[in-house]
Amino acid sequence: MSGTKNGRSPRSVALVGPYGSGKSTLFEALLDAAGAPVKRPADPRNRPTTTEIRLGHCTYLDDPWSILDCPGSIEFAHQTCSALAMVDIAVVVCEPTPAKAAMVAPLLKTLRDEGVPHIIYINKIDTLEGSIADTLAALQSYTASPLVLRHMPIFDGEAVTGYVDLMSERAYRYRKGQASELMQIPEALLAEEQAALDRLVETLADRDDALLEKVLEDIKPTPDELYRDMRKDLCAGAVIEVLVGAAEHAAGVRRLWKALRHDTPDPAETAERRQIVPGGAPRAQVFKTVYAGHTGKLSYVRVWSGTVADGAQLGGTRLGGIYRYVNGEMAKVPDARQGDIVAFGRLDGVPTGATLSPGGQPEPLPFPHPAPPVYAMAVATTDRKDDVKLSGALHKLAEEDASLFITQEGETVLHGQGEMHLQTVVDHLARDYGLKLAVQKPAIAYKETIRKPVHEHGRLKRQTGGHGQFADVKIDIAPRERGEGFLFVDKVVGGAVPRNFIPSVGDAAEEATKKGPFGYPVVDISVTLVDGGFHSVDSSDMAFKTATQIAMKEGLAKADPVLLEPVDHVTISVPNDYTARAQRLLTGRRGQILGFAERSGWTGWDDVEALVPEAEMHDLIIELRSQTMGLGTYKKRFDHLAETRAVP
Ligand SMILES: Nc1nc2c(ncn2[C@@H]2O[C@H](COP(=O)(O)OP(=O)(O)OP(=O)(O)O)[C@@H](O)[C@H]2O)c(=O)[nH]1
Ligand SMILES: [Mg+2]
Repeated sequence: MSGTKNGRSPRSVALVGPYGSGKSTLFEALLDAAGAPVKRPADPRNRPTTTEIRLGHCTYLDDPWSILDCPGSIEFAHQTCSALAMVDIAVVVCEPTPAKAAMVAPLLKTLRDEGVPHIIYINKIDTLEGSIADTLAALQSYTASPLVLRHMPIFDGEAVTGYVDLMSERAYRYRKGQASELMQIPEALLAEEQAALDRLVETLADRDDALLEKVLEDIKPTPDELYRDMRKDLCAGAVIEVLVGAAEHAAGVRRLWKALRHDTPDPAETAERRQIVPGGAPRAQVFKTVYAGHTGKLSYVRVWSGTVADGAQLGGTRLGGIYRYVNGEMAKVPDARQGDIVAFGRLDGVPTGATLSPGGQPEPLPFPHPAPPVYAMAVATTDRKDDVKLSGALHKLAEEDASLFITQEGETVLHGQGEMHLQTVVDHLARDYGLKLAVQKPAIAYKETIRKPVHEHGRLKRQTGGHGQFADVKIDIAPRERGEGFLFVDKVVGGAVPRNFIPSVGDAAEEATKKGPFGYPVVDISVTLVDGGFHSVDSSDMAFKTATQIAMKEGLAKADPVLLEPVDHVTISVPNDYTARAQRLLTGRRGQILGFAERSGWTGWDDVEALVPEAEMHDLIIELRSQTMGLGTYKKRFDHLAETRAVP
């Protein structure tokens, strides 16, 4: 453990977990317990959901800390993953209700896959019904890492009044806003306490032969031995420590601090875990970008090694300020050192995820990729004069948020992780850029084609004053196989249409496919010029174009036109309790189920594959989430165009 002038090196913790589990409440309680001023919402019971990472700094018993309060909603998961890639430890905040344990499953998988040490904090322990063992069993079914319960709640009637710390075998009574008070372990709890302690020791003994020997010889290990093993196993990602508490009542918050203080890896250990070679030039990595009013662009970074001073050359720009929270307010500081999480000012052109080093071009450190988008909305300015402003603002927003994608084909479409995600984008555009936007469902890229070959004659004969216009074309329009595209064939013999006019006929025929009888692009047809006529003076390219247009318009209408709709290949992933529901959801949306299989790498999850018309996809994610406790997700790709009678 590397000591520095301020006690230990700065360390960082991310608070993660399902939405509404109490992360923001805990964030405030942790800062509060550390004596740092903290802004609380006016009505804590009506706390707004967190939509972006909130950073806080404090010192707890001389150790400097950065705390990241992460969004719980799956729609902002990319931010949470970015935070997890930066911190020394994560605290998974969850609720004691066993039925809600599944909501933690994807997160526990990410933490295990990424090897981030983590503690589970079972919050809202005041709402526990039944036994903590049930909560633990439910959580355990979603992770392969063994859970080690450190605290047992003590009840007085219905209310939780304290806890037993299993390692020290001491009981404490909660006291609001103060350190808990030592008490006797209640008689009634002794047997249960002993069983839980035995489980704790056995789990740790699995990875410690000396401890195992003691267990076999019935020698009681000392708390210090247990503390040491817990830290080692937790840092190695081999066990998950489980604590209980009630953030809203400041219960179990100091206990959490103590566990964090003791068990959180030092920044050098985390750098090693992330395979960052020590020494060399200082390195920092951007994990969040915001454009914040008067401070301009702020890049939130973790310093992975060395010390970065204000004014350093980073990523081709001069660093314009290092900011951190001092007594609850953002303040400029001269430098940031290994383990610090701070905001860097005015790094223009430096994107989220970038690795920075003073002077040089460092090897880029890995950064999480956003999940593919699952929801889209078309936006348009209510005042056309704002169009340029909109595209500039969107460019910046996409730089802030890698999970936001923008397409501009005809209309401007935002693609993201859900309604709430895109709504925050629209709100942001209104608030910070003064852009009033109309929002609507994105248009479906319908196409059309024909089902019957036709022969058509187009003739232009106009006498206006002296010089007239004349052209005559006879064309065959025929359907082609799906995906074959447009083809123009020239079969004119004997100079019925002079060579030099033929390209104009081809061009006009292709031009006419841009808008068919239903108003959509016509695909997969061939147009063959078979015959025609001309006039030595009055014929021109223009005349042949017009004659072709006439023939195409009439011909397409007679050729049994049909609308084509895009159909996507969709893969829904759900916990297998919901597989049947996912299938019903797909068939209810004109989906054709292709099959289902186990989701690779995800125990207890299935992938359901289907072909689904794109017109049915718009709010699929909303219904899927509402039917699967927010757990279901999907990916899609364009598959084919299919004939449809559905009226767009
Ligand atoms: N009973 C009880 N309620 C709590 C406790 N901690 C938080 N809550 C309540 O749980 C609700 C959600 O709390 P938040 O702190 O906003 O939860 P969050 O995890 O930050 O939520 P998101 O940001 O939406 O992911 C609020 O109404 C809190 O008052 C607790 O210890 N006990
Ligand atoms: Mg929150």
